[in-house]
Amino acid sequence: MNILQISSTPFTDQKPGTSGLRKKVQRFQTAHYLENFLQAIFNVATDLKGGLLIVGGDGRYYNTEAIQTILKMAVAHGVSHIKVGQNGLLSTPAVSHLIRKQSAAGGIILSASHNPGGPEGDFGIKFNTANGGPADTKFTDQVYADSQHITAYTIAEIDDVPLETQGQYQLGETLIEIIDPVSDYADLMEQIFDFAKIKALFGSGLLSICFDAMHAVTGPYAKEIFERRLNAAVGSVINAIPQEDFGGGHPDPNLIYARELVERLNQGNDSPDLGAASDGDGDRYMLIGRNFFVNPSDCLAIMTANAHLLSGYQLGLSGVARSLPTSRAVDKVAETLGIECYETPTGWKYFGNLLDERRITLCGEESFGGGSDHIREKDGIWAVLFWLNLVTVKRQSVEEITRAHWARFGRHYYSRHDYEGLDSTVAEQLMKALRKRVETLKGETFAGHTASHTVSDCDDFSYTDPVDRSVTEHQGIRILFEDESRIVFRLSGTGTEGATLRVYLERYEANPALHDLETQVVLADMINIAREVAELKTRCGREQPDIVT
Ligand code: G16
Repeated sequence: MNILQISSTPFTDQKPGTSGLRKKVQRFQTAHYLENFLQAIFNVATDLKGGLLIVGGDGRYYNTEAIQTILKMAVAHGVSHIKVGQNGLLSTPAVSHLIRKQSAAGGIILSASHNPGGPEGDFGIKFNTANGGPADTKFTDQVYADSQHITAYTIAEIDDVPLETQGQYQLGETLIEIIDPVSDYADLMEQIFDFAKIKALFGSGLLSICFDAMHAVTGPYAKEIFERRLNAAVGSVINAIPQEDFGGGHPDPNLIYARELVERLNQGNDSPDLGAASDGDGDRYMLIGRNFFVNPSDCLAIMTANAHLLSGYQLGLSGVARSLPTSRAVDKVAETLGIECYETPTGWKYFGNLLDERRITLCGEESFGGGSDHIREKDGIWAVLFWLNLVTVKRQSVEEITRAHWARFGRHYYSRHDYEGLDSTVAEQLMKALRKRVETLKGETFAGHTASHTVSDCDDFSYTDPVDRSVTEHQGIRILFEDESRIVFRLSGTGTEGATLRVYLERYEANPALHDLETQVVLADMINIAREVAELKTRCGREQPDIVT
């Protein structure tokens, strides 16, 4: 076998964002672009030599081509064993689980998550380390630094490996194994949740689900788990076949893009009891009841309050964590339970140390992410199973469970407004101006429709990891009000075009008589204050957000 050294020069745009390197497919197709980035990974992740590597992706366009390149470069770099999902498929949670179960040195996941796919769409690559979690910032900074000095990459001259059937191939020192992507993960779910109880309810017709796989990676997982192992009616999983362009859709599980699911859940008594959707790579989820949406921040709070009812979590929780922009609903629960609640920057990687040190058991994010210490990634199907198990134990609907939660802990009205496709310089200037503004904002009072709102605190969020003491700065502008309302501003780290400003709005209401109001109406004062403080119209020329979730 020939090992080739191919000359190359650095690309300046290979700095990973919130979750790996995400670019347009065409950028990844640029000669040497993918190879350079992989070379930097192999240079930094030295444990891969002689170790086990897990490889898979969400099935989007360019997935299998990229995998062939990874295999050739991994062989050239002396990786001794590579496990690849059949047809190149592995969900992000499944990769995390396999790394941990097989004591792998790491994993490479090909996905741009919820971003659209196809030749004109997005592609991405992320590296997960031996704990199963996304590589931390120190690692990704090293990869970027290394990528800026690349002069050549190393690749083996071998044929493409057939990914369509399970099997093994010995190539020099490297064993390549094409594995069933689903079974290990499904077995793990069966260990955590009470499958017998859920199966009995599905079997008796007392429980029904509609799961929208959005033509992305969770289709085969959901079919196996919900329909085969749990006996949900055949057809409970829709859009179940992964497609390179996600069927032309946008694999983002929210009320806008999971339209078919939402329609099915709005049919009154004919609707399934529970609706759910997952994203491209299976780590995000949306949960809805009959004509009833539960926002991801509330999901985390409800899970935290009820975890002890589930056999897998009956010993209680060591602590919980949420990202900065996630609503503070879970904080109220943690306070009542007397457990620690950590506030981290956006990005699942920041939960890794807390999970490894057993400081937390559950964590979640407003961006439709939830997970636990069973792996080191957020996990869409796990979250749906959590809810199914909860509904089974409580014998209450999603809506009843949520309303009871609000009655006990109060409701955090919450919404995210996204301003997309902004000029990057304009967006950076806006954030810079906000940083300056926060220095003097404390104590200021803003008039509102029904009440005025005084700023009690305000900062540019900085996080000191309690485990390794690393400091991560400038993670978002946080404006807290005396009445427990809050506004957070930050720029997205996952986009591939221009900049996206995210404005997170929150208002707390303790009175159950006021828990049925329209979210955007309740948040109107916060929306106006956010526009005014950020000077959105003058700086960006925007009156309205592009996406409201
Ligand atoms: C990634 C990260 C999440 C983050 C989300 C949104 O999720 O893993 O932690 O909340 O991006 O990030 P941003 O607001 O910077 O766009 P995923 O599912 O896209 O990998």
